[in-house]
Amino acid sequence: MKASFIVAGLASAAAMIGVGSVAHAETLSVNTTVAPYCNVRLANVSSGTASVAHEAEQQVANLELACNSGGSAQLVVNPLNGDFKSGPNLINYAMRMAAADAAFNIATTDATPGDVEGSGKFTRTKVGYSQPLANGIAASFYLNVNVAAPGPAPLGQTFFPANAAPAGTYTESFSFELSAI
Ligand SMILES: [Ca+2]
Repeated sequence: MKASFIVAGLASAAAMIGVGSVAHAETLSVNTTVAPYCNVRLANVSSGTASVAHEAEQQVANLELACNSGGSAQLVVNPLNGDFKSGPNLINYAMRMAAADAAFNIATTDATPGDVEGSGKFTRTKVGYSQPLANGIAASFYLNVNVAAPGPAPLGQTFFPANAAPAGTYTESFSFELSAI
């Protein structure tokens, strides 16, 4: 998608140059940089907000992962708290990542404290060079905020079901980092 968008942009610019002008030569200079790069970006974020009224899993972000590492590429997804927080009030959730390359998938998981991966930091590695990854692949990030808490909340905090939590803005942050290794 990214490549086709760029092509469309170039075609449009060329058409504009041609309008009303005398015939003349055009020179298009295109540079490419040969250097390792790894990039993760939020592309076409569908929401960024998780609705508590939504009973099931909901997509909260589209990501594009791109890395032209000659070696391997590593994605680290880090949920800040493992729960949505509003002061001392918590709403548990489960998260899932579905990528065009299954190496980056994260199965449905209750982030800390129910996280089977322990710390709540998810590390996924694509071994070896991948041309599709160099081109950029899509990954979708999902949350389900209607997941029962696996146990009591930390001292001084309280878990609430999403549909019965006190009014307020509940926040959680996720970081996504892609790097060549
Ligand atoms: Ca949790």
